[in-house]
Amino acid sequence: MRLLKTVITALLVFTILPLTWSAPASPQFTAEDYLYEAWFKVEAADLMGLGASQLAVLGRDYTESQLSVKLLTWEEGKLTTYWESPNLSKEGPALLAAGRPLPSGQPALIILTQDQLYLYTYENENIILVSQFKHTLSPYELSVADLDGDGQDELLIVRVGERLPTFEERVVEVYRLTAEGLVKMGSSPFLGNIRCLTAGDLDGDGLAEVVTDAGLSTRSGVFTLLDWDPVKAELVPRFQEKNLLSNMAFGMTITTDASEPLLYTADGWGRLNHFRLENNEFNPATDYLTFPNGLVAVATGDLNGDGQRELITVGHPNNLFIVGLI
Ligand SMILES: [Ca+2]
Ligand SMILES: [Ca+2]
Ligand SMILES: [Ca+2]
Repeated sequence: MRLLKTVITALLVFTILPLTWSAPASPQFTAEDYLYEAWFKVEAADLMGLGASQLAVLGRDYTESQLSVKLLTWEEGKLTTYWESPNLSKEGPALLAAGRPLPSGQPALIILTQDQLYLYTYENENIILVSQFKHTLSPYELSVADLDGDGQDELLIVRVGERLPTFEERVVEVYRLTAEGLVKMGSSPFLGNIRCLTAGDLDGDGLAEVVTDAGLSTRSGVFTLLDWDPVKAELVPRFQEKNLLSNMAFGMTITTDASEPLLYTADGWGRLNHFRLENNEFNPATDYLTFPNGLVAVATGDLNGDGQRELITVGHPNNLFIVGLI
C-alpha cells in the first residue's frame, strides 16, 4: 500500500511538474485559416522604414498552385497585405529571410527558391527587385546574420553534405552577397539531419552565433551552437545539447535588441519556448507558452511601433497568433 502511494505520489509529481513550466498562450490577435492554405515562414522586419515591423510571410495555396511571399503591415489593429511576390510555385520549395545582406546595410527580403535568389528592398514607396540570379545550391534552410561583425549579414544556407542510406548529413554554408552573386566564405562540419536553423548574437559580443536543430523524423534531436572562425573560415561547434525540446523545432528565431538576447523555438506540439544562453547551455528563460496547434514558424517584432516587441507565431497550417500586442 505504501509502495502504491509512493508510486502515485511520484507519478503526480512527475506529471504535475512539467505543467508548472507551461502556460496557455492568450494571444492578443488571432487570425485563423488566414491568407494561405499553408504557411511556412514568417519574418518581422521594418523594411519600409515605418518605425514598426512589417510581417513577411511565405505560404502556399495548393488549389491555385500559388507559392509566394506577402508583406503585411499592421494598421489600426489589423493586418493589410501591402505587396505580393510573383508566383514561385514552379521553383519551390522556397525559403525566406529578412536581414541586411547589402553593403549599404539597407533592410532586404531574401527569397531563395530551388532555381533563383531574389532580393527585394523598399524604395520610393515600392518594393523593388534589386537583385536576381540563378544558383545550383539545392538549399534546404536559410537564415541571415552578421557572423563577423562588419555590419553586413551573411547568408546561411543548409545543404546536403553527404547522402547516407537512412538520412542526410547536412551542413551550414556561409555566403556573402556581392554584385557578382553569392561568394562562399566557409562551411560547418556535418551536423546530422538539420531540420531547422537560426542565427543571431546570443552572447552579446557583437558577432552572431548559428543554432541548428538536427534529428530524425520529427523526434526530439540535437541542438548545436556554432561560432564563425574567420581564420579557419569555418563554422565551429561550441556545444551541443540533446533533447532540449520534446519534439523537433519547426521554427526558431533569435531576438537581440530586447533587454537580453533570447532563442525562441516553435515546436510540433504547439509549444513556444524561450531560452537564454548561459555557460554554454540553453536555459529556459520563462515558462513555455502552449498553443492549440502544432507550431510551424516564429518571429518577433514591434508591429505597432510602441517600442515593445510582439511574438508572432504560426499554428499548423494557417493560423496566426500575435502575443503581447496591446
Ligand atoms: Ca558580416
Ligand atoms: Ca555572439
Ligand atoms: Ca509593440
